[in-house]
Amino acid sequence: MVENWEHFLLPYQQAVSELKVKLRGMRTQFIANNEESPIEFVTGRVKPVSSIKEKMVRREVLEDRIEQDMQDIAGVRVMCQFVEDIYEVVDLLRKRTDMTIIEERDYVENEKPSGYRSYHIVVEYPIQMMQGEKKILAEVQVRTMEMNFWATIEHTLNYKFDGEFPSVLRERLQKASVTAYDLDKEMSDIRKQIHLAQKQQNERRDSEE
Ligand code: 0O2
Ligand code: 0O2
Repeated sequence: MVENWEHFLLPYQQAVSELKVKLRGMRTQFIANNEESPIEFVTGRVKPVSSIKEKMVRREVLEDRIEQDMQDIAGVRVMCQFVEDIYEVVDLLRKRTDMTIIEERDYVENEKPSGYRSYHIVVEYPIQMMQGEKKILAEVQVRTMEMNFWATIEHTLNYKFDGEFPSVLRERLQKASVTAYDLDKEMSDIRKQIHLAQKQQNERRDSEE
């Protein structure tokens, strides 16, 4: 039994705070090196107690199994400019020695039936408590800003709807996610063409000198 939720959630709060600092630090380092950062911005939250309780019922999680079976009590989100950046961030996370990847779910390539896209990574992250080290599970969601735009609005619309969501509207939301992904692909292609155009211009300039 969780007798004091505030107390129970303290290590999760610490994990979210530390992970946000570390991921934001990665962006700072790219910028300091004059490199394009695959990380645009980072947010995070501890799941509200009401959502934890709702998920316990929905996923049949026993209260004494929450720590092991609920992977997203600590949640961090990494927003990227381009789809390719998502995989760069995933690679960077795989190389880190301060967290261990437990699970990866690629909903970018394999979108959910709703149209949801994101790359989910579950990490085991050690925090230092007064009583010693405690390993916390945290979920890192890596997505483009278009994917975030869609997921945020879809979440609000679904959340606000009381009852079964009409299938026509579900289909329209799913189509809107295809449009968002098309925009992602277009932006990636424009970036590729800009890099190519820049390279050709530099080569021309070099040969003229
Ligand atoms: P809601 O409205 O219920 O969604 P900072 O001061 O920038 O360090 P701050 O102000 O604590 O940080 O907030 P941050 O990190 O910018 O973002 C918090 C909000 O981002 C949350 O709002 C969530 O909407 C969203 N969010 C960020 N990461 C996650 C995640 O991993 N999972 C989920 N589900 N949501 C996330 P609230 O406060 O929860 O309110
Ligand atoms: P929150 O805090 O409100 O975002 P489950 O949690 O049971 O749905 P699972 O397998 O435990 O599924 O985890 P999964 O599917 O890898 O990740 C679940 C989280 O991904 C959700 O958290 C959302 O943040 C996000 N997500 C998944 N599908 C959708 C979707 O169709 N639309 C939107 N907007 N977000 C989605 P929660 O638990 O809903 O909590």
